[in-house]
Amino acid sequence: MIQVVGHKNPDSDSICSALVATELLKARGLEAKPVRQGELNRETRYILEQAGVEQPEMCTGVAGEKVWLVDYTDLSQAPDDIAEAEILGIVDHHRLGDVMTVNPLEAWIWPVGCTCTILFNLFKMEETEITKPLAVLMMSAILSDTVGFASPTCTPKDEAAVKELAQIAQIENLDEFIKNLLIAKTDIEGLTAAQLVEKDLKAYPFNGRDVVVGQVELATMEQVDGMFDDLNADLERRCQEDGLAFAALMLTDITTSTTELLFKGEWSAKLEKHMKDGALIMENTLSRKKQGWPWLQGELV
Ligand SMILES: [Mn+2]
Repeated sequence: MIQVVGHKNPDSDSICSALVATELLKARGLEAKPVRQGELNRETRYILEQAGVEQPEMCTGVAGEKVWLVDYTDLSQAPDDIAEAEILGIVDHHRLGDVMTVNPLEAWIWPVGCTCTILFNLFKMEETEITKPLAVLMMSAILSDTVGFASPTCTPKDEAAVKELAQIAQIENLDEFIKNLLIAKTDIEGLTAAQLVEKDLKAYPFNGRDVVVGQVELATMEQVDGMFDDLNADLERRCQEDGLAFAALMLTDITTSTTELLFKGEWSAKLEKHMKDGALIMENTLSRKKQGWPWLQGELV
């Protein structure tokens, strides 16, 4: 049995990719099951409801198991016992991370907006049928990762995939579909500061130290009014408790592509020159992967 596992703190792509890649492996005659490394966020739950698909079971460890990784290649995002698993395959759209394999593997790493875009192309290459639920999963993940095509990570391959998938999924009004997805994506009602920081937090080992950068996508900055003190306190707490050199949170208004960066830790001083009126605003910044983190790496060296 192959376990298909997305990254820790799962986003919609890492859950949908695990579900979809499992079906691709099954179509090849293999035994596979999707697993998740954490609770689903609201957007992902909404997507699975739309698709009528059950969530993957929780990953309880992969030691001694065969695995496929979807949506990451970093050890820090893998199950803790990944070194004792046999990695048979990878489907990803991030920079190549630090996983190592013992044997040759099948790796599909493309610079596109979403892991599901690669999977869509694999289904086509292998002439495997894309059912309606699979089409809903894939197009939703692509629209989530590319923020409805607005992200600079979006490529023509992502748009072409959604166009075909929308037909299979029988989506008549794509704009309406995107709007509802983004409403679910930016729904943070009732979440605490700690939950917001944790929501989409990624760890980046950097210059021998640990750094974390989270991101909260918002429909308007008003959604986090009055929460800045608590958010900053939570970032500070993580630095203390986890020995981080830097902890940041990107608050991204997806309607204006404007990000306000909150940050704490001993490397904070490196960023202070960019503050204006007590805030660090990153204009035209939607993507952590393509914009936020590359910029931060340049500043934190
Ligand atoms: Mn992704």
